[in-house]
Amino acid sequence: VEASIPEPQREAWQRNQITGFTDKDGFEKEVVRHVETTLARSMFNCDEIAAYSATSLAFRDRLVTHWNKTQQRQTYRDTKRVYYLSLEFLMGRALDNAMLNVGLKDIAKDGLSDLGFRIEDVIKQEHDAALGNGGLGRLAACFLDSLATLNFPAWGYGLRYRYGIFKQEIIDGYQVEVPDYWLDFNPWEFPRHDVTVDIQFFGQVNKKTADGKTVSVWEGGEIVQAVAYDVPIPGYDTPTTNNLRLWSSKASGGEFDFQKFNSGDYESSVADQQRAETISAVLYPNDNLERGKELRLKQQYFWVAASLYDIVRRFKKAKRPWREFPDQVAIQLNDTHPTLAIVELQRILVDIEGLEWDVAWEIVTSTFGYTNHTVLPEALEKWPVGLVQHLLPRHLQIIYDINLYFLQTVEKAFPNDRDILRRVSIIEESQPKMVRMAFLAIVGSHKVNGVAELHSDLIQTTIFKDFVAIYGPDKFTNVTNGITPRRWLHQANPRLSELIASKCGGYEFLKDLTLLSQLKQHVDDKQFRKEWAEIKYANKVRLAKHIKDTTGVVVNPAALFDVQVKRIHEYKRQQLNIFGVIHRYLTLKAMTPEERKTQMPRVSIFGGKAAPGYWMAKQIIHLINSVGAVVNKDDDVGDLLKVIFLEDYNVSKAEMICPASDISEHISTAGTEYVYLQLSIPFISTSYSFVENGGHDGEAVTDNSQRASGTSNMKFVLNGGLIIGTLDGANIEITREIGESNIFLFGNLSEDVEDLRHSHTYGAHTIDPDLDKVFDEIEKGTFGTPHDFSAMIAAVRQHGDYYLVSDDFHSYIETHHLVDKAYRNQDEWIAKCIRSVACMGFFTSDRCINEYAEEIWNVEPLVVERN
Ligand code: GPW
Repeated sequence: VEASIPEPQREAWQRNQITGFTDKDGFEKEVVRHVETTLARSMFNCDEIAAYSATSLAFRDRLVTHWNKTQQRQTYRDTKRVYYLSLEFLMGRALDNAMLNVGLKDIAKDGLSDLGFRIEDVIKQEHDAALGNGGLGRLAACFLDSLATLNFPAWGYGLRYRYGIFKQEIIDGYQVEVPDYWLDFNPWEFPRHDVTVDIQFFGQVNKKTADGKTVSVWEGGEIVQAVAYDVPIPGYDTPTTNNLRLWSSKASGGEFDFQKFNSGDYESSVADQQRAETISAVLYPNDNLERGKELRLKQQYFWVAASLYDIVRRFKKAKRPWREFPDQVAIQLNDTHPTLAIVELQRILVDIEGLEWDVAWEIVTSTFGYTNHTVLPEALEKWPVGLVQHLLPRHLQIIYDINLYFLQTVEKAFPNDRDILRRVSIIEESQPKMVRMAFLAIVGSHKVNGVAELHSDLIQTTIFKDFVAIYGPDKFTNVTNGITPRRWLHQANPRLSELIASKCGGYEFLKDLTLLSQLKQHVDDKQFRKEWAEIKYANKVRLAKHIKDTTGVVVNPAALFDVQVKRIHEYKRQQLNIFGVIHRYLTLKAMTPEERKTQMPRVSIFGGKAAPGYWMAKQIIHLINSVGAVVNKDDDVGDLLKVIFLEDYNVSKAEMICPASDISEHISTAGTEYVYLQLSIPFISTSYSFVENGGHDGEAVTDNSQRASGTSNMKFVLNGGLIIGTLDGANIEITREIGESNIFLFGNLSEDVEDLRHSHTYGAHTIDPDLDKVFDEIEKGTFGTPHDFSAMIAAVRQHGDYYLVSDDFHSYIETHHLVDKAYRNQDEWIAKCIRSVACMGFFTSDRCINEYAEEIWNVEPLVVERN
């Protein structure tokens, strides 16, 4: 059906173009209109939720006009688009971000005040959109912000989970998970009931011959409908407003259901509907872990198939030849979760569009790029062949064919190496056989990237080494992660943003973060330092109030705030931190009152969710709370030590916490090859004594526990906090940028990690004596029933200390002494903070997106004119 308005009537549309409000009066009119019409309320029953709703609707209307215009312009110009496929988008709140990005927050503030509301209270009414677990999902959200800000034609594709990451409550010191139903009122999404795709599961494959050609036809099984929900993504200081399309599952209203319904089988037709809706019901709450559940595979195919149908439909509208597909479309796979997209596109091209296999495969591989985010073996996706066969029978055949052709080329290139075929096969010949998704993603993409320099080096020499030999090094690259300075500085820390703007020639730095380097000229400016320190203090006061309100504990904002907020994971080592806190407590207890007076007061702040099935992570949370319960009411230590666990850490809480940190902890076990340390970080001087140890060319690390990059480290430094960390992930690049005198590094290097673990297993494993005392104290019952924590202690004492808590303990404690000492010299501390911020330009996600655009996507920005 032609839905376009005929030429003669278009004048009436143009005459009535909607122009959004630009001043306070215009804004107030819109708010009142929405309260009184859209919400059907009045000034007599307008609470903060209603004020939030109306304000959001007023801003949404503004976004929509730019959004429509952006989409029209992109369609008209028919330029290449980027599609970012991610199972997670950890967006947080939208209103504050929208107000800042369109540059009308001040107007809204004044307008709301006229109408009887404080803007902070209104912003706080919004529920976080928490469709992600941690770093991977937040990275996707930062990338969307940068794509729009840089005017790239780009869409995100994801799942519209009815329940995002669970809400965490702490009850009696334990984590309790509560469902997060966030869709009650969500003004930021537009249901597109007219944009639906039927998604097939199960069934069988039949061969059919038509026009002398044999084709495979996938028949039978069941159909689930995907419905599109669109979310506008505004860029900062640009009209470009991109689209995030999230798919929701629904029973297909096909003939079959009607028959059931009419024949009186009402219950089973409702049950079918519920089963269909289950697909997009809930986000899997695991971070860095794949559990191989059938429903998860269903989610993956459902989302990938709907997205590809949508992308192909859009491409076909322009009636271009198929070979131009990669000139129009770049698809980025956020980890292996969307890898089935490779198979699905091949299926569409061969089975449905009738292209030759080789022609189709060339198109497919030119279209996709794959980002790897971890080398943790338990996070690498593998699916049992039997499960794929059952759910997606045609896809399994295509995977086997992809593998066959791939292995044939490998065999040609390495005729004398039988073992390489076994090693690189997409099908692992185990019991049961498994599909190795990362290998499929590599074979089906033209570029593969890691997310930090060290991580990218590591994947090329360990888990993907054979593929570098097969394809050559050019297929592999690095794009070091980044964060958006709009949310993580301007929105989270408006006063610091304003102060920086006053020294850097206005707010341009928010679009070109390298302009921060101008701060260097002002490091010695006394007044500037004073204002900087005042802002930090005010942010700490704000956090102290939150701590008081939520935990009842009073903390002193003048104390050193030491923060570790991230998902709870043994490799991230919150246990090392809490053992260090206990050590500090014991040290304070052993002092005389006179000695105590010389100590630096400290608040240790933790936050983060444990995966519901991760028992050890939950024990760690319990220990932190148990230590807090004892320490916080001990008058001997008073203000010298407080231990806080902040409930339900999420994006909006991070926006309050990051600006309030003095020092933050990024202390995962190092797990990299020494060779790389020598090659790629020569700037780390030998004054960091641990670098001098070892120095042999060891075997490549295969079972290391390091994370890939880490991104919260960037948020903390950008907000004028210092960090304590291991030589792991992006800490290394941060050190290179800000200089090693501005970061507290500690711990063993990765080249020692293998040997240390080995010695734990086979040699006498002596525990650090200070850590031993900490364990003894726990076992005495000082922090509650010792049995509750016996597994955590046994992991170190008896089970090989895989995460090297004991090996790093001394270095960690010593380095914290250096932190205390450095903090005493407030003037110098602030100078370090300013110097660090001045060097953070590299870590903007704008730089990441420009690198992806140039090296992987080959896309150009498209500027949309303002209304
Ligand atoms: F296992 N990351 C994450 F690689 O937050 F898929 N969740 C995940 O499931 C995975 C990775 C996965 C994180 C990495 O741990 C972190 O190092 C990195 O900074 C972040 O992804 C973004 O690249």
